[in-house]
Amino acid sequence: MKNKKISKYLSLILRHKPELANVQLDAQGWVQIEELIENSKDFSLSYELIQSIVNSNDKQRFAISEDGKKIRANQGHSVQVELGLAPITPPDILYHGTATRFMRSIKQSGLIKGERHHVHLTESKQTAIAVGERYGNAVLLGIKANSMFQLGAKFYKTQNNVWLVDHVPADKLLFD
Ligand code: HQG
Repeated sequence: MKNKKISKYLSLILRHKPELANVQLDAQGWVQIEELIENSKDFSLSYELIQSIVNSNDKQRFAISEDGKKIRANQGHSVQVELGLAPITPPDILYHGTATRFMRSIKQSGLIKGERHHVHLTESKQTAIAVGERYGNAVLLGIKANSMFQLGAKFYKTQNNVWLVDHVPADKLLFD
Protein backbone atom coordinates (compact mmCIF):
# COMPACT_ATOMS: atom_id res chain seq x y z
CA MET A 1 0.00 0.00 0.00
CA LYS A 2 2.77 2.39 0.93
CA ASN A 3 4.54 1.51 -2.31
CA LYS A 4 1.41 2.35 -4.30
CA LYS A 5 1.29 5.78 -2.64
CA ILE A 6 4.93 6.36 -3.49
CA SER A 7 4.33 5.17 -7.05
CA LYS A 8 1.51 7.71 -7.44
CA TYR A 9 3.78 10.36 -5.96
CA LEU A 10 6.51 9.47 -8.47
CA SER A 11 3.98 9.77 -11.33
CA LEU A 12 3.02 13.22 -10.07
CA ILE A 13 6.64 14.36 -9.76
CA LEU A 14 7.97 12.78 -12.97
CA ARG A 15 4.99 13.62 -15.21
CA HIS A 16 3.43 16.80 -13.89
CA LYS A 17 4.94 18.65 -10.93
CA PRO A 18 8.67 18.09 -10.38
CA GLU A 19 8.77 21.31 -8.34
CA LEU A 20 6.89 19.57 -5.50
CA ALA A 21 10.01 17.48 -4.86
CA ASN A 22 12.45 20.28 -5.73
CA VAL A 23 13.81 18.41 -8.71
CA GLN A 24 14.11 19.26 -12.39
CA LEU A 25 13.44 17.09 -15.40
CA ASP A 26 16.04 17.25 -18.16
CA ALA A 27 14.91 17.60 -21.79
CA GLN A 28 14.25 13.86 -22.04
CA GLY A 29 12.33 13.76 -18.75
CA TRP A 30 15.09 12.26 -16.59
CA VAL A 31 15.62 13.18 -12.94
CA GLN A 32 18.76 12.37 -10.95
CA ILE A 33 17.77 9.68 -8.44
CA GLU A 34 20.22 11.00 -5.85
CA GLU A 35 18.64 14.45 -6.09
CA LEU A 36 15.15 12.98 -5.76
CA ILE A 37 16.16 11.06 -2.63
CA GLU A 38 17.83 14.10 -1.08
CA ASN A 39 15.21 16.71 -1.97
CA SER A 40 11.94 14.86 -1.51
CA LYS A 41 10.33 15.94 1.75
CA ASP A 42 7.07 14.01 1.32
CA PHE A 43 8.44 10.48 1.50
CA SER A 44 11.58 8.96 2.85
CA LEU A 45 13.09 7.42 -0.28
CA SER A 46 16.06 5.16 -0.78
CA TYR A 47 17.64 3.87 -3.97
CA GLU A 48 16.48 0.31 -3.21
CA LEU A 49 12.91 1.45 -2.56
CA ILE A 50 12.77 3.39 -5.83
CA GLN A 51 14.26 0.44 -7.71
CA SER A 52 11.72 -1.97 -6.28
CA ILE A 53 8.82 0.38 -7.14
CA VAL A 54 10.10 0.74 -10.71
CA ASN A 55 10.43 -3.04 -11.10
CA SER A 56 7.12 -3.99 -9.53
CA ASN A 57 4.96 -1.28 -11.10
CA ASP A 58 1.90 -2.91 -12.67
CA LYS A 59 2.11 -0.85 -15.86
CA GLN A 60 5.89 -0.38 -15.91
CA ARG A 61 5.30 3.36 -15.68
CA PHE A 62 8.93 4.25 -14.90
CA ALA A 63 12.39 3.55 -16.31
CA ILE A 64 15.84 3.78 -14.73
CA SER A 65 18.63 4.89 -17.07
CA GLU A 66 21.33 2.45 -18.18
CA ASP A 67 23.89 3.96 -15.83
CA GLY A 68 21.40 3.53 -12.96
CA LYS A 69 21.59 7.21 -11.98
CA LYS A 70 18.37 8.62 -13.41
CA ILE A 71 14.65 7.86 -13.42
CA ARG A 72 11.84 9.00 -15.72
CA ALA A 73 8.19 8.27 -16.46
CA ASN A 74 7.73 6.23 -19.64
CA GLN A 75 4.71 8.28 -20.71
CA GLY A 76 1.80 10.38 -19.48
CA HIS A 77 3.59 13.73 -19.06
CA SER A 78 1.92 17.10 -18.99
CA VAL A 79 5.27 18.95 -18.66
CA GLN A 80 7.25 19.34 -21.87
CA VAL A 81 9.63 16.41 -22.48
CA GLU A 82 11.14 14.82 -25.55
CA LEU A 83 11.01 11.07 -24.95
CA GLY A 84 13.08 10.45 -28.08
CA LEU A 85 10.72 7.83 -29.48
CA ALA A 86 10.96 7.04 -33.19
CA PRO A 87 7.72 6.91 -35.20
CA ILE A 88 6.76 3.34 -36.10
CA THR A 89 4.14 1.50 -38.14
CA PRO A 90 1.09 0.65 -36.03
CA PRO A 91 -0.99 -2.53 -36.26
CA ASP A 92 -4.18 -2.32 -38.34
CA ILE A 93 -6.35 -1.70 -35.31
CA LEU A 94 -5.56 -0.16 -31.92
CA TYR A 95 -7.97 0.42 -29.03
CA HIS A 96 -8.97 3.25 -26.72
CA GLY A 97 -11.26 2.97 -23.72
CA THR A 98 -13.46 5.89 -22.79
CA ALA A 99 -16.75 6.53 -21.00
CA THR A 100 -20.27 6.76 -22.47
CA ARG A 101 -20.63 10.39 -21.37
CA PHE A 102 -17.71 11.48 -23.60
CA MET A 103 -19.07 9.80 -26.71
CA ARG A 104 -21.15 12.66 -28.08
CA SER A 105 -18.14 14.96 -28.08
CA ILE A 106 -15.80 12.22 -29.37
CA LYS A 107 -18.10 11.54 -32.32
CA GLN A 108 -17.76 15.23 -33.21
CA SER A 109 -14.07 15.96 -32.62
CA GLY A 110 -12.50 12.50 -32.58
CA LEU A 111 -10.06 11.67 -29.78
CA ILE A 112 -8.19 14.71 -28.53
CA LYS A 113 -5.15 14.73 -26.25
CA GLY A 114 -6.40 17.25 -23.68
CA GLU A 115 -3.80 17.88 -20.97
CA ARG A 116 -1.49 15.11 -22.15
CA HIS A 117 0.97 15.25 -25.04
CA HIS A 118 -0.74 12.52 -27.03
CA VAL A 119 -3.86 10.43 -27.26
CA HIS A 120 -3.10 7.08 -25.55
CA LEU A 121 -3.97 3.86 -27.38
CA THR A 122 -3.33 0.18 -26.70
CA GLU A 123 -3.15 -3.17 -28.49
CA SER A 124 -5.16 -4.77 -25.69
CA LYS A 125 -8.96 -4.56 -25.58
CA GLN A 126 -8.84 -5.50 -21.91
CA THR A 127 -6.48 -2.64 -21.04
CA ALA A 128 -8.61 -0.19 -23.00
CA ILE A 129 -11.76 -1.23 -21.14
CA ALA A 130 -9.99 -0.85 -17.78
CA VAL A 131 -8.84 2.66 -18.79
CA GLY A 132 -12.41 3.58 -19.79
CA GLU A 133 -13.79 2.31 -16.49
CA ARG A 134 -11.77 4.97 -14.65
CA TYR A 135 -14.31 7.50 -15.95
CA GLY A 136 -17.62 5.62 -15.72
CA ASN A 137 -19.40 3.19 -18.03
CA ALA A 138 -16.65 2.04 -20.34
CA VAL A 139 -16.90 2.19 -24.12
CA LEU A 140 -14.36 0.31 -26.21
CA LEU A 141 -13.31 2.13 -29.38
CA GLY A 142 -11.36 0.57 -32.23
CA ILE A 143 -9.00 2.88 -34.10
CA LYS A 144 -8.19 2.40 -37.79
CA ALA A 145 -4.53 2.98 -37.00
CA ASN A 146 -3.00 1.68 -40.19
CA SER A 147 -5.37 3.75 -42.30
CA MET A 148 -4.33 6.86 -40.32
CA PHE A 149 -0.68 5.88 -40.78
CA GLN A 150 -1.17 5.60 -44.55
CA LEU A 151 -2.48 9.16 -44.49
CA GLY A 152 0.62 10.41 -42.66
CA ALA A 153 -0.24 10.19 -38.94
CA LYS A 154 2.82 9.51 -36.76
CA PHE A 155 2.51 6.72 -34.19
CA TYR A 156 4.91 6.05 -31.30
CA LYS A 157 5.16 3.15 -28.87
CA THR A 158 6.49 3.75 -25.36
CA GLN A 159 8.75 1.40 -23.47
CA ASN A 160 5.68 0.14 -21.60
CA ASN A 161 3.66 -0.59 -24.76
CA VAL A 162 1.41 2.45 -24.80
CA TRP A 163 0.74 3.70 -28.35
CA LEU A 164 0.76 7.48 -28.80
CA VAL A 165 -0.69 9.63 -31.56
CA ASP A 166 -1.51 13.31 -31.83
CA HIS A 167 -5.21 13.00 -32.68
CA VAL A 168 -7.69 10.40 -33.91
CA PRO A 169 -10.23 11.82 -36.37
CA ALA A 170 -13.84 10.75 -35.78
CA ASP A 171 -14.01 8.88 -39.09
CA LYS A 172 -11.18 6.56 -37.97
CA LEU A 173 -13.13 5.30 -34.95
CA LEU A 174 -14.94 1.96 -34.83
CA PHE A 175 -17.71 1.44 -32.28
CA ASP A 176 -20.98 -0.44 -31.95
C1 HQG B 1 -11.52 11.48 -23.35
C2 HQG B 1 -3.51 5.84 -17.68
C3 HQG B 1 -14.51 14.30 -24.82
C4 HQG B 1 -10.69 10.23 -23.38
C5 HQG B 1 -4.15 4.93 -18.72
C6 HQG B 1 -10.40 10.04 -21.90
C7 HQG B 1 -3.72 5.54 -20.03
C8 HQG B 1 -12.60 13.03 -24.93
C9 HQG B 1 -10.28 11.47 -21.39
C10 HQG B 1 -3.38 6.96 -19.69
C11 HQG B 1 -12.36 13.45 -26.26
C12 HQG B 1 -8.84 11.91 -21.21
C13 HQG B 1 -4.26 7.92 -20.42
C14 HQG B 1 -13.29 14.35 -26.85
C15 HQG B 1 -10.79 12.08 -25.71
N1 HQG B 1 -14.34 14.74 -26.10
N2 HQG B 1 -13.67 13.46 -24.22
N3 HQG B 1 -13.15 14.80 -28.10
N4 HQG B 1 -11.24 12.85 -26.71
N5 HQG B 1 -11.61 12.17 -24.63
O1 HQG B 1 -6.59 10.41 -18.55
O2 HQG B 1 -6.56 7.77 -22.36
O3 HQG B 1 -2.29 4.91 -15.01
O4 HQG B 1 -5.98 12.15 -20.33
O5 HQG B 1 -11.41 9.15 -23.95
O6 HQG B 1 -3.73 3.62 -18.61
O7 HQG B 1 -8.04 7.94 -20.27
O8 HQG B 1 -1.68 7.21 -15.78
O9 HQG B 1 -6.48 9.83 -21.04
O10 HQG B 1 -11.44 9.38 -21.26
O11 HQG B 1 -2.63 4.93 -20.64
O12 HQG B 1 -0.17 5.29 -16.24
O13 HQG B 1 -10.88 12.29 -22.39
O14 HQG B 1 -3.55 7.09 -18.28
O15 HQG B 1 -2.22 5.44 -17.44
O16 HQG B 1 -8.32 11.24 -20.08
O17 HQG B 1 -5.62 7.72 -20.05
P1 HQG B 1 -6.78 10.96 -19.92
P2 HQG B 1 -6.77 8.25 -20.97
P3 HQG B 1 -1.56 5.73 -16.04
